[in-house]
Amino acid sequence: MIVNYEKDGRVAIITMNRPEALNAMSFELQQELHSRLVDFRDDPELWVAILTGTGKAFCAGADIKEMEPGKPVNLSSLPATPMRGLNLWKPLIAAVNGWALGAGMELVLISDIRIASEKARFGLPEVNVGLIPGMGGTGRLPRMIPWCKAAELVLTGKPIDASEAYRIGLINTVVPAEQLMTTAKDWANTMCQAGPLAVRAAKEAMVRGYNMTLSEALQLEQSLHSFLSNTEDFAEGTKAFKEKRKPVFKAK
Ligand code: DAK
Repeated sequence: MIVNYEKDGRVAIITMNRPEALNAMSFELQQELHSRLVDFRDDPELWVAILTGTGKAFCAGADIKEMEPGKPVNLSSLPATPMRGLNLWKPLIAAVNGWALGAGMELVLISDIRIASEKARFGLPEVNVGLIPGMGGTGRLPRMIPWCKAAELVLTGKPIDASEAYRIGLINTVVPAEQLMTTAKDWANTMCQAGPLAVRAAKEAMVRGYNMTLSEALQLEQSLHSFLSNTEDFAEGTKAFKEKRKPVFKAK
């Protein structure tokens, strides 16, 4: 399988698996990754996903060997990014095991929580092959980190290491390679303890609210808040607090 898909309780583990090509994103890998994300989104048993790669790379970018300069890409034949239009409100964790370049770095940018191995490297080297980032890198990165650091990555194409990525706020934490997946699973399990509908509504409010005016974002927040106040999970959360026990959430 070019993308492995494992279910561990409430957690989906999606692993890009083309180690001989540093998990470069071929059209096939892109399609399969998109399908796995759709499976995860639509499976009521799964609450959080971890995205990682096999071997020494997370993903070294789009597959340069498949590129055909001069030939327009038929965008309708594939998802423009594995995420666009997906409306994925369940949390996505990137467990970055190695190179995260180009489209691979852009997968990091669409992840909510980013855990990096000390071996991880991040970069947008597209200018070195005469392109610009085409899966959201120029749009997302300057909204996430200071302008000059985004410009450094996009305009020079030079990669940065995990400690620099942490220093500039691109990732949540850096851990030794052997602790990468256990750390990612710890984060996933922490989010699985919370009310799943609340976690999803919070992400939806953040993602959709980001491109709204403040007053529109606050309205969206209010409507999601009133939706949650009528859920069984909210009743269970408050009841469990009063009874001094852990809540048992059902995503209802
Ligand atoms: N594509 C294809 N093959 C790749 C690859 C890639 N991106 N990256 C690595 N490989 C292959 C290598 O060719 C090599 O294959 P063989 O020669 O063994 O057959 C194998 O993986 C191992 O790589 P290396 O031998 O190069 O390994 P090193 O450790 O020496 O170097 C490296 C690691 C990561 C520094 C190096 O492999 C490298 O620079 N790779 C290229 C990284 C890169 O430039 N990535 C950005 C690609 S551009 C679009 C939207 C977005 C995009 C395109 C279109 N549309 C909306 C249409 C995105 C574009 C990009 O991401």
